[in-house]
Amino acid sequence: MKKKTVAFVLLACLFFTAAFAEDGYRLWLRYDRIPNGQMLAAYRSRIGSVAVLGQSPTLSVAGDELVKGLSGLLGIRQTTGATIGEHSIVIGTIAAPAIGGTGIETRGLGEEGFLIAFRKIAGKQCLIITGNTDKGVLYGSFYFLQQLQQQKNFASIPVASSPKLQLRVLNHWDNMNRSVERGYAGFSLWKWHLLPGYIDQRYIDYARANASIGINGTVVNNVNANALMLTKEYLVKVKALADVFRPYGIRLYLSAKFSAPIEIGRLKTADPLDPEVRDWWKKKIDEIYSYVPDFGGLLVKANSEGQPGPQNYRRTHADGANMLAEALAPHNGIVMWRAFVYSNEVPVDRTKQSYNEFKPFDGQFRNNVLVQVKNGPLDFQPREPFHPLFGAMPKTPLMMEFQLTQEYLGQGTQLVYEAPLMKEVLDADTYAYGKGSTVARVIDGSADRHTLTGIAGVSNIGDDRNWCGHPFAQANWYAYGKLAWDHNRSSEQIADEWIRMTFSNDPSFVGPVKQMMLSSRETMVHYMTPVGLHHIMGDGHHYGPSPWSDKLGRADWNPVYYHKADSLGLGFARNSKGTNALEQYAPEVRKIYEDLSDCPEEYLLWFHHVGWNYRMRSGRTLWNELCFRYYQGVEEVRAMQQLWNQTKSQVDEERFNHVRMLLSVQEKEAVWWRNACLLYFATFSKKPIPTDYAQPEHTLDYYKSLRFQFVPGNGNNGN
Ligand code: GCW
Repeated sequence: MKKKTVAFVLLACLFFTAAFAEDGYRLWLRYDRIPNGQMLAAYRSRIGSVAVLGQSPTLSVAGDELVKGLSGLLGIRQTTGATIGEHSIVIGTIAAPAIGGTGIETRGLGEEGFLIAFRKIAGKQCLIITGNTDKGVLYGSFYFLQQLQQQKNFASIPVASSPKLQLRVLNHWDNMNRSVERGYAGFSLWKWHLLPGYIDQRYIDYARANASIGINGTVVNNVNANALMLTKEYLVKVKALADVFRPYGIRLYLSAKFSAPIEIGRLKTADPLDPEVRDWWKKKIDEIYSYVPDFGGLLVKANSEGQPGPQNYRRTHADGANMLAEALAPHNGIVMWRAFVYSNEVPVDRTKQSYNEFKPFDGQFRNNVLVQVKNGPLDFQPREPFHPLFGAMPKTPLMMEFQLTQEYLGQGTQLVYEAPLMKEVLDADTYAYGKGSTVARVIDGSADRHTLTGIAGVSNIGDDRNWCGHPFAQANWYAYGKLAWDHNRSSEQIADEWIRMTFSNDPSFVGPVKQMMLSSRETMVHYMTPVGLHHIMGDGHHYGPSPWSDKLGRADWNPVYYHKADSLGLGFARNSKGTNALEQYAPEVRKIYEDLSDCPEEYLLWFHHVGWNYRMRSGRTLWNELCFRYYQGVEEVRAMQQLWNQTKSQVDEERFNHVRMLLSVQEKEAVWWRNACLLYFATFSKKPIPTDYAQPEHTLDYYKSLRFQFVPGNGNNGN
């Protein structure tokens, strides 16, 4: 070949690879051609043009998505129009005469539900995707595409579905300088400095992805809020984002700084009972609605970790929340008031404080306030019991807060599928209204008859090309949306569909990878915090193990506060012999954990201080069990590596290698966690790591000496 030709071929190859590189940007919305010829033929024979009945921005994005999806998946050139032909996919609300006229029934579907069914319209066999509103139609369109992506036949049609929770919201802890608190996927998506002029394609794809899993709200700024977000300069930008999200059924919310009346309103106080302050908020909120007429409302972190709040003025959480709620009510806005509070001055077990502060106010919040409660009473640990407020505030709608970003779950480097964690909490029985009053039934309102319901997920999304940093972290975004829609679905079903759409439908890939995902959370618990240990991570940045930390500004930030290791044993007694945190739960729940001998072992050191020689159910002593679990965790990561290596021929090179390399980092981090924790706890147990285990390659002093200066996701942001 001539030199020129070689160069051309090389260039062409480069272009080809670049154009088809699978970098994860498309998430689970890949729409590649269905490789199964039979399936493809079957679909093609039953799917014709897309007919959109009615006009609205939401209907038009639904139509466009179908066209995009069908041309990719089936390779049929599509355009949207209003003409109905044989095998048309007909989308529109029930109000469209052609759809309503088929006698199809949507009454039970509510505002967001959808129905997909085959019907004849004017003698033509059609597939109808409908609902009571455009949003329902949009959700149905995505659902239908997902069925094709998973190569499902049409046996499940007709299908109807509506969400169990009303507000399905992402919380971005994104700062205005684009750093992300506890974000491990690069910078914030929001390019504030370029808004409103420049609309990044990412905003649109973000909205599509959310709509595809039913997420209908987003709080775009950090709960550690900057008051500037509420100034006109930024509201103009906020409006631009809200305009992008609207057609996708997503409402925009903001985090509000409680001291904003002082900081940007030049008032002397932010006292919620001060008439001037109340008036300021009323006007501010009216102003927000003048930019964003469907603004969702405000999220507030008050009197928590240094954030200002009503208590600065000797007022209560209810005073603070109600002031904002009153100003939002005329616009149908809501307040999401966080219950994540704890105080160093109160000498009470930190896990009891949120309940102590909020329970007395049950019944005192206005009806457009939701109290947003983290899944557990501490702080998004690898495993926590459910938060005792669930079931304890029957007169207040409680909103669940999960953390999708993996602050305590291996951050950006570890493969941890979070659906099992979320399900464990949602399925936990509070017994508050008798047996079967699960946390899920508390938040969906069925247990205590609330009509305003919601759930929040702290986002794991950033500007990394693949959105979430770790290719498998996308699954947590996906699973969150799917569980928010229907908490009855299983972790396994959700993993199954995510794998099929994100990677491959090949059963020899789906099966093993699904198993790896399903066990990944327990694996992390094993090598990080087995048997109920918690909060033993690095100071500040929370990266890696640091069970020895005892010098942080407040007692309850220090790992030693939580594990209470001493010469006798390990663990935090929270039963009636200890802090009695258990008293905050229903008697049936207390009974499960109160006695050391029946306490489920995964919560043992959460609720009990246990002797080193205590006999575990395995027959091992506590010390030997700890060693066993930590070593088991590392072995399980190694098994994940082996499993993944076997998928090489089934995954594109880019994502295969990305996951392979991250699993290798995870293995090193797991070994680090294991060695550091066991060497440290051995100084109390005075027992060796059994000799049949490979011994740590470094000393405890070495692990203690490790310092990490610029770990991602760590404060220093200026908000
Ligand atoms: O988990 C802790 C985090 C803080 C976070 C806080 C909260 C936004 O370490 O970074 O601040 O919780 O939830 O308010």
